Amino acid sequence: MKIDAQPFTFELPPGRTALVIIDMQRDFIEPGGFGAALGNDVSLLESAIAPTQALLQAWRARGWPVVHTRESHAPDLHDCPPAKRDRGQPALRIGDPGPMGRLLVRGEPGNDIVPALAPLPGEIVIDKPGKGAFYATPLQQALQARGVTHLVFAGVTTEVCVQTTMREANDRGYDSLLVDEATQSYFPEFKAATLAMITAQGGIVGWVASLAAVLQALDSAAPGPA
Ligand code: TIU
Repeated sequence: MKIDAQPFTFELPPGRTALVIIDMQRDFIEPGGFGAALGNDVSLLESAIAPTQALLQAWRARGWPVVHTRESHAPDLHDCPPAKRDRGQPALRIGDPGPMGRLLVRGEPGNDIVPALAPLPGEIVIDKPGKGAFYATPLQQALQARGVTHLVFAGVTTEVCVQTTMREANDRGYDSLLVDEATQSYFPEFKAATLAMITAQGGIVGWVASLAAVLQALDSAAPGPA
């Protein structure tokens, strides 16, 4: 299946392409979470929800693999390096109690994926202590077990967890495409720079396509897992 993309056509193998939704959590998207504690205007991320939902519906309709990630730490914070917890002067630090529970701690309300994108049984959910989703997680084994060779990315934030994971994926041999409308940053100029960095030099990290281009390619092919 061919997708009109930058810097050139992305060849998407049906059934072997996972949708990877990075960290669409209340902690980053809603007021009172980790993103807000870092001083960000979290309302900037909301526009990524509906496009990501459209991708999710398309993948679910075809029975293709879906991965949801959550940036999160164990309640005792053993997987949160002091360098991460102590960085800067945030209003609240990782593990501190906030209006949605302890920041970035697994199982707390703020750590949940936003309701519109809640995982379904059978979908892969990866709790990740780092910015990259391959670091210290079973993601690669889960993809290999399902025969996944290509990744389509959505999620937040573009230049932090999404870009880090795309770079990790690139080094592991995955062809990766980021969907423009389905990713957002607290810094619009960083999103723009990231899209340019990914596609420069002949796709040094991967591809970027519009939501319409992805959905058009999917709709023009017969649905089905193979
Ligand atoms: N702060 C910021 O832009 N992002 C993160 O801390 N994590 C993710 O990108 N998920």
